[in-house]
Amino acid sequence: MRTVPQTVFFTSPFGALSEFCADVASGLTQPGQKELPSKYLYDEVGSALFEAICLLPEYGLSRAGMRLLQRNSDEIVGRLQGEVLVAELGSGTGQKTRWLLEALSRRQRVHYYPIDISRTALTRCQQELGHLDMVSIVGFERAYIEGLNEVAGRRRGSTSLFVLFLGSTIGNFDRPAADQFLARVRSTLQEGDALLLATDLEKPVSQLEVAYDDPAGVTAAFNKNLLARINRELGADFDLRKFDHVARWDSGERRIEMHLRSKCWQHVSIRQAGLRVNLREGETIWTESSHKYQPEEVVQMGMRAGFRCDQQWFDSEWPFAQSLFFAA
Ligand code: AVJ
Repeated sequence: MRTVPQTVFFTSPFGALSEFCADVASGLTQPGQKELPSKYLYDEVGSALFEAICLLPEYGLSRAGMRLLQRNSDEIVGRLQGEVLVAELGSGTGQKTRWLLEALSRRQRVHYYPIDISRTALTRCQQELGHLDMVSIVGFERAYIEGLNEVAGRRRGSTSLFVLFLGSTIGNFDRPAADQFLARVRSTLQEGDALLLATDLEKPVSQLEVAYDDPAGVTAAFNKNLLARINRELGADFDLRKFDHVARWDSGERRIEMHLRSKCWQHVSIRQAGLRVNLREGETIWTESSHKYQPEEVVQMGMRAGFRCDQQWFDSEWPFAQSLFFAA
C-alpha cells in the first residue's frame, strides 16, 4: 500500500537574517577571541561542501554513523515499545535516518518530524525520504528545542516520542552546554520516551587533524565559505585569500577546533551590521568545535540530564557511538 505522503513545512524564518547579522556582529566585536557560531556554516554552499567532506577518505565520521544504523536499526527499533512519533534534530540529508524509518515502518505507520533551521536541509530530507511507504513527513523549520516542543504537542494517548540526534552535532557544544542541551531535550519529553544520540569518540590526534584539515582542502573551503556567506548575505568584504584554515586539537577540552587565521593586518567592513572589524596578523576567528568522547562519558552525560542508557553500539573502523537512552 502506498500512503499519500503528507509533506508540510512549517516555516518561520522571519527575522532570520537579522539574527544572523546580530550573531556575526557580536561574535566579531566581543573582547578576546573572535568567534562565529558554527550553525551558520550550513548555507546551501556550506551544506554541499559538508556533503563532500563526508565522502573524503580522511573523514570517516559520517560513514561510521551510517554503518551503525545500517547494521543495527532493527535491533534499535526493537527496543522501543508501542507506537512512536519520530522527531529528528537536524535533518541533514536524511540518508542515515532512512535505515531507522524503514525498520520502524515494518511494524507501524511512521510519522516523521525533521527539525532543522535550514530550509535546504528539510527539502533534501524530503527528497530522500518522502517516497518511503508508510512514512509521512512534517518538517519544522525551527530551532531544535522549539521544534521538539511542537512535535511533543502532537502526541496522543500512549504514543511515545523517539528523538534522533544523529549527526554527532552534540559535539559542537562545549561540555557544559551539551549537558544543558540534553536537559532541555529531556524537559520536553515524558518518562519512557527515547533518544538516540550519535557521538564521535576519541581517537589519535593525527587522525583527527587530517580529518579536519584534509589535503584536498575541502574542509578549508567549508570553513572559509562562512566568510563568503557573510559577504553574500550581509554585504561584507572579507577577502578569503587573506585567511588560512586551521584545525587544532585542544587536549584539555578534548575537542578539535576550526579557526580562520588572518594572514595579515586587515580590516573588514560588514555593511548590513554597520560594522568595521580589525584583524591582526595571526589573529583567528573561531568557527567550530567538535568534541570527542569516551563511551562511558556519553552514558554519564545522558544520566545527568535524566536519561538512562539502554545500549550503545560502536563502529569497528572509526571510533563512533550510537547510544540509546530512555527518559527516566
Ligand atoms: C556535522 C558537526 C558532525 O563536527 O565533524 C566536519 C562538522 N566540521 N568537518 C563535525 C564538520 C568540519 C561535523 N558535524
